[in-house]
Amino acid sequence: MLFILLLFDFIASLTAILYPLHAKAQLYFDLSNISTIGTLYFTQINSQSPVFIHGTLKGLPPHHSYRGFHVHEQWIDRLINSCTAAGPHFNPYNHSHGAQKSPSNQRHVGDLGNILTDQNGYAVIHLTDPIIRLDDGNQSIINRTIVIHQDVDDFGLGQYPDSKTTGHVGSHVACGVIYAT
Ligand SMILES: *[C@@H]1O[C@H](CO)[C@@H](O)[C@H](O)[C@H]1NC(C)=O
Ligand SMILES: *[C@@H]1O[C@H](CO)[C@@H](O)[C@H](O)[C@H]1NC(C)=O
Ligand SMILES: *[C@@H]1O[C@H](CO)[C@@H](O)[C@H](O)[C@H]1NC(C)=O
Ligand SMILES: *[C@@H]1O[C@H](CO)[C@@H](O)[C@H](O)[C@H]1NC(C)=O
Ligand SMILES: [Cu+2]
Ligand SMILES: [Zn+2]
Repeated sequence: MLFILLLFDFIASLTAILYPLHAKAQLYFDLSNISTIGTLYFTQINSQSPVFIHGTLKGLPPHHSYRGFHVHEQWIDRLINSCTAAGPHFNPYNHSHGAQKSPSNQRHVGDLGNILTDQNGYAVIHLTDPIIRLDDGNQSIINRTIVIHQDVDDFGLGQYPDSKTTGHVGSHVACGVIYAT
């Protein structure tokens, strides 16, 4: 019995991180206690692999529009904090704002581009990102907040003062903390 316990301990210490890693975020409208607008699921197969994100959101503004989609730096308590309390884009390497497809030194780790909402306010998300991680390293998005914005992300190419920092995306429409599962 003792041997088996020691063996388990040994295996646990060898594999401090067990892949695949999974996480999820339930999203809510900013400053709202009403039911979730949907859940996003995150999967990372191994330590080098990209993170796959999928899920369906509903009740967003009903227009065919692109809307900024980022991981922001801070954890929030949604019953107390607004989405704005999640702080700036998750940017551990102090890069400037960019597109999801930009090289890693020309985007924030949290820059996930835009999502598309349809005329009925639905957004179906299927995205693979090579920069974010679900492990406990510098690029981990665990315990941070994913945000959907009102307006399209201009990827830092616009002429507005905030193009270079946020992509001029306007207000925070909905958000949710990303929890390991
Ligand atoms: C959400 O509900 C909690 C608990 O009922 C309440 O304390 C809080 O003020 C509410 N927040 C908002 C933004 O309505
Ligand atoms: C981050 O980058 C900006 C602009 O490149 C620079 O002004 C600032 O000093 C940098 N901050 C840190 C903490 O390195
Ligand atoms: C996330 O938060 C939980 C609860 O506070 C903590 O146990 C865990 O270590 C955190 N994970 C990361 C990757 O920061
Ligand atoms: C994490 O970031 C710090 C500060 O930018 C850097 O010194 C360190 O090398 C990074 N670690 C990894 C594993 O990238
Ligand atoms: Cu954002
Ligand atoms: Zn950014």
